Amino acid sequence: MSCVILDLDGTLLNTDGMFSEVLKTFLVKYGKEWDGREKHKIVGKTPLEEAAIIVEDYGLPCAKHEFVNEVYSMFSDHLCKVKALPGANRLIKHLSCHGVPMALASNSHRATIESKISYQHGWKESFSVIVGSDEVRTGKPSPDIFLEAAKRLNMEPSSSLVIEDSVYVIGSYSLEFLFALLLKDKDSYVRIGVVAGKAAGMEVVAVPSLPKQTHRYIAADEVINSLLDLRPEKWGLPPFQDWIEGTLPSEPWYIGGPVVKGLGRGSKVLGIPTANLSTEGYSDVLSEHPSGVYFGWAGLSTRGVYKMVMSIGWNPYFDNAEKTIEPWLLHEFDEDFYDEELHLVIVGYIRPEANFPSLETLIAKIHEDRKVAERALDLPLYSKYRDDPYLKITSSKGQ
Ligand code: ADP
Ligand code: RBF
Ligand code: MG
Repeated sequence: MSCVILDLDGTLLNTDGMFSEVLKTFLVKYGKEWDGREKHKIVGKTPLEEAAIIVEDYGLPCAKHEFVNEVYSMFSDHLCKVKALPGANRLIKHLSCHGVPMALASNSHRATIESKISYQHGWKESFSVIVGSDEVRTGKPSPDIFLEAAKRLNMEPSSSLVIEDSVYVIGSYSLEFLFALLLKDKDSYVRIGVVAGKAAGMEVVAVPSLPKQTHRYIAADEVINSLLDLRPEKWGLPPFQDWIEGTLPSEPWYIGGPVVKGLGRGSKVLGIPTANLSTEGYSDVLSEHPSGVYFGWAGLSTRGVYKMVMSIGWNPYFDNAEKTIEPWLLHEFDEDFYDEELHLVIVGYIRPEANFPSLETLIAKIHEDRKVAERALDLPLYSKYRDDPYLKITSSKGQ
């Protein structure tokens, strides 16, 4: 591959939450309440298509274009608050440092794309080409946007790598069938960017922005859990050089609380106890970090500081309904410590959560994670956080 074409919303920017926020405010004006029911229908649609769906579903007394104008002016006030998705800045910096030509190709209008990226440091300079849906005849799933992006980059479609959050979840059908389906069934959960990329004759990596979607059948050439898991060398692009002994360092992040009861599986089924923390109150931190296996330091209020390796997510092997935070403290304790205050400093990432063909292979992998974490935490880069004041908990409950 000689260039990379990126989708914006849901791939590089966390705009999903923003859309609901703006719509809630807007619908209140018309005495309606946003219930999120349209969310899956509007992913990846052009602004006018989105508007049509919402105006119709809520029976709004306004024309489509009025809706678009009003909602988009409200959007522009929210744009400065939109955050880059995990790994987006890292990827953009990496590709632009190595001189890999990059384009942004989005179903938004060009002006919206430009204002969205104006708040992200260094993005504008990194993309030599930007294509919005107002610059081509038809938006995705038509291949037009991607073809136009490749053309402006002076690249062949066949040597273009597309990165998209939109996946389709129906099964392994032909592109012709998918197009027919998309035209007929606006309600389907079909997400269209991947289809557009394939129709353009490009290689496509999908980064599903909805949780628990990676296992579904999709048209993409590869599905990854987050941009952190992209391996550019698989596509003939320069590899990332920031992995250190099987770990990806991050700015430290912090979560803590009393140890809660989990699903009773850790020690019983796996022989690996995990001191679960409640996810309550951590939705912001957790949305900034993809589900996956992480490591760092754990402080227990009455015991001390220990090395720690953890999983955050839905445990694909067990397919939990709820996201869980499961730190395994790398130390032998002779008793349980439910309700004790546990603080974590998370310093790096190891791998995405995965499914496994058997319990034995899952257990073996977790022990491998343990070794990776134990070794890495001795490196000065990570060992320095052992002294982080957040780990020295002075009990708030009094002695
Ligand atoms: P649960 O499903 O309730 O989380 P687990 O089987 O995962 O139960 O066991 C976790 C409990 O075991 C923790 O809450 C803690 O009290 C205890 N425990 C003992 N040793 C450890 C350890 N090394 N790491 C994490 N928890 C441990
Ligand atoms: N569960 C999975 O289904 N897939 C995984 O890849 C996975 N990785 C884990 C890595 C570590 C370091 C730990 C501590 C747990 C992991 N688990 C994983 C979670 C495990 O399934 C969970 O702790 C038990 O189900 C207990 O609830
Ligand atoms: Mg547990």
